Amino acid sequence: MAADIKFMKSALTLAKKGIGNVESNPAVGCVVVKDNKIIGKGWHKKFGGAHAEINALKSCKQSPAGATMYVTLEPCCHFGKTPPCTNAIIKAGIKKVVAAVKDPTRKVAGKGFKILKKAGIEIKTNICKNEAEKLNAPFFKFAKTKKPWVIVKWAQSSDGFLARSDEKRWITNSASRKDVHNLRKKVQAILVGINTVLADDPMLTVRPDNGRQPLRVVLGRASKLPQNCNLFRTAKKSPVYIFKGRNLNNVLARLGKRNIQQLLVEGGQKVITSFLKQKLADEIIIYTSNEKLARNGKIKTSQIMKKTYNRLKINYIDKRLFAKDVRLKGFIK
Ligand code: AOF
Ligand code: ZN
Repeated sequence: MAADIKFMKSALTLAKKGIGNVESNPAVGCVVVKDNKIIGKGWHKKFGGAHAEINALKSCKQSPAGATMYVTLEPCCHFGKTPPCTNAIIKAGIKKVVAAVKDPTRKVAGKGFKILKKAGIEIKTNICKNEAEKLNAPFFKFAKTKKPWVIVKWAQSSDGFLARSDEKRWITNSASRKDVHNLRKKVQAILVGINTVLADDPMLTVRPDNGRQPLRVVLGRASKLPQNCNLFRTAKKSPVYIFKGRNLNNVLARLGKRNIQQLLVEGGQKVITSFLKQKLADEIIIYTSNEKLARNGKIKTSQIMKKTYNRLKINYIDKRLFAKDVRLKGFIK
């Protein structure tokens, strides 16, 4: 049992390496163990690429026949962009599969386990289940609800300003801004209110371009947007959706239909407050700079935004420094 947890933790650590490149697939890690030693390791590296189990089997330094495989998700049994992992596991002669959690996808959902069992492979599951579910929380939410996992993000100065009035464009430093692009890499859509487009003329793209640009979503009236704004100028590269409606739940359902598994809400404060107030946010990320803007500040966090934020029940899972900026990251209960 202790050994199961130890090896599953190694697999979970490997899985994390895929974050940012595998979405909207889950991040999955795998180790192959023989005589209590790891003989092969692998993880799902890239959307459309080989699965964790295949990479782990390939990396084995000795024959995996008779070995135990630890994997952070039930092995798939369907032809997607890659062939079923179950086939490869059976062919390799694996004796036992320990999987952290069942794959909730309709095409798998326990069928992977069934096929392996039928081939005489012993199955053990629910090892580090909570960690495994947390690691791919958006994937599990989407499978269950068909609605995207919503990340609400904003940046503020130490005295609570969300924008600045002087000639400098940014509140946070370049390390924080780089992190935002890593965040954008994970999501399939970014949403802002029309006022943010009018005020900032944002691009809302991932830079540098990795060939997978998120959909850009604007809440507001299309007629209010200037024809030459950055969003329109780059619409060929990545589409822009404009939702007139104020019903955010409906917006989420419609994005879900378009297979948007993770949505990043980037502002402004009215839109952010609406998502928080309507309890539609799953995760919150706040970058706070160490600089006081005082007279150079524009748009201070409103009382209503503060109040709404203070009422949230948040699990703080991570506090990290980016030079002198602080990033606070939490899951909303
Ligand atoms: C696994 N191992 O490492 C991952 C799995 O289109 P494909 O072939 O890449 O299949 C994607 C689906 O496979 C995905 O929706 C999820 O159900 C499962 N992901 N399964 O056995 C892995 N990433
Ligand atoms: Zn697979």
